[in-house]
Amino acid sequence: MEVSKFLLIYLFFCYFCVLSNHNNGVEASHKVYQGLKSKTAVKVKQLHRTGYHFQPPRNWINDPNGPMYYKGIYHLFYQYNPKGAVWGNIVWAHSVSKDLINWEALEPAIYPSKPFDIKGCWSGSATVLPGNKPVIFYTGIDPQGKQIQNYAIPSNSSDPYLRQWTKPTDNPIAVAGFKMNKTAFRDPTTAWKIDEHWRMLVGGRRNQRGIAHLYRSRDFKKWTKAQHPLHSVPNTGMWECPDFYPVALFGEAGQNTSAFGPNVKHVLKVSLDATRFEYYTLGEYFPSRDKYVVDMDSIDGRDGLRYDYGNFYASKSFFDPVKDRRILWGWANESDTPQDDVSKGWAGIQTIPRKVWLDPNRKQLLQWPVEEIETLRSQNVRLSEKKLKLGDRIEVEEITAAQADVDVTFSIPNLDKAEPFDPSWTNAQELCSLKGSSVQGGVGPFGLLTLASQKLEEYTPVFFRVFKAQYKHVVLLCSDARSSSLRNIGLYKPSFAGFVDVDLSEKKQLSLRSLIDHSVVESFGAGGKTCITSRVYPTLAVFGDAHLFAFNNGTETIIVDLNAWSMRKPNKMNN
Ligand code: DQQ
Repeated sequence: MEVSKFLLIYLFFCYFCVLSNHNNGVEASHKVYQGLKSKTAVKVKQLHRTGYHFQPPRNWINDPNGPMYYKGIYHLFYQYNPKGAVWGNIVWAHSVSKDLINWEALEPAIYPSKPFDIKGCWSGSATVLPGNKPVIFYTGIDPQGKQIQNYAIPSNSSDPYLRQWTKPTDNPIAVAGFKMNKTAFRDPTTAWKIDEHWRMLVGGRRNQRGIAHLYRSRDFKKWTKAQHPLHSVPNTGMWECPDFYPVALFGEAGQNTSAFGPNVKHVLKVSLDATRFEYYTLGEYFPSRDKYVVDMDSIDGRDGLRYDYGNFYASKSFFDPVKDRRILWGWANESDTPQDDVSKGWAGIQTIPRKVWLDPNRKQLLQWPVEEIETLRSQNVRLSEKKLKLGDRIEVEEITAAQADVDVTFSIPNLDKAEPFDPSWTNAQELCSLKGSSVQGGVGPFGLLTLASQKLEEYTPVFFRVFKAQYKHVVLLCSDARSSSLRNIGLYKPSFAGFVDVDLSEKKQLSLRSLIDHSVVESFGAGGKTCITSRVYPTLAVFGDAHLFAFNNGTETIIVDLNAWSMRKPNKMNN
């Protein structure tokens, strides 16, 4: 977009944003660093700006909202501050795409304009009703700072871009009851319909109990709170951005949110404000009583399964009827440090959209970047059956290592040398920081050194390590940001990690796909069983000075088959 056009839109944003006096008396769910302006960082912003991840030209973004498909167009809404690179003045920004790769920014779909949302338009979801009628649910912040649930409908449903939205006068559709916490009541889900009744959830908290409040409606207008929440769990704190949907028992096809029957299980995902991590459970949903019964082996609490063990929050899924799949988007959330925000000037990206489906083992979900992303692949390099002995490191040359897609399989000839697993190692992240990529092991650590400077002053290693427990092997996947940047002040550099539930006795192979994009490394271990997104801010390993290596620091020799591509930028990324 030419500068003048951008300026016009920007001024328009600013115009309506003065109407909103954000965060006044409302329990904030994001830290706000007053005084930091996007201009502060213009000098360095290009260094870490991503090439093919979703982002607006500038300013702060957080949660993906609503996603949906309508008349040939994918719509992604997202929480956006039109006035700066920190959280505040939140509107529903709106972008549209025909391929999930190229995005065109439209004017914000929803912004504070009515008494029921004058202090903010917070997260929510879209539902496409029978007859192809989209409706948005979102949380409005009222003049007293209370969180209330509203709806909006397209002003002109013949416009596939759905540029304008109307907020009917019968809003709000749900307010917190007398005994409910009015500043912990937000983020309505996509609605689902079974037996003539619509249902939707709203996230909440009572003391430290996280709650998914359940609402029902016959006509989609009048919503009544059910006596019992769909689910609640003590000691989990506020449940932000709940997501509830069916997954097929067999195969990878997605299910419409209202699908129900013997061939589906259900997923309930919540984002924990207290930890800034998400977790999900698998379970069985009984619509007649609106009961959700979590599977016995699904951990229901802070230690539960995660879509992603790294920078990933406030995610939201939707059913894509074109390709019969469920697509998941997450916000690759920032570290909560002011220096970090200063360094970016623009802040926040969405992850690459992922297809999500049930693992055939029915104990967890699987995720994989949508196939469309492969259209951005260009220059290709392959390594076939390369042996990596203890201490070996080979460079993957001739691709743009700062903007790449890497798909690698590690074959392990022999597992005998695996280190013993101490059963007290229950925290993957702690184990990763104890046994980093340079700590010699038996089987592993082996993996990739991404965003590495030539002399390895900086690198983000993504690697496996295999242990031998009493009855099986335990596999750890790490994405360790500790060595990612020479900058030490104001950067949060965690050793993100997750265990990988694979049976190595069947096939002694581990696969890893990493999408590298300047300041983000999105990794999918073992075909999407364990995913980790790291936001990193190198100072040397940037642009042409970024390198990619495969390495092995374990005594067992590992055989590597690798395919890597330079990634092109989409033609249009909201610009
Ligand atoms: N972000 C929104 C809230 C939500 C939180 C505000 C999650 O609606 O609970 O921007 O990141």
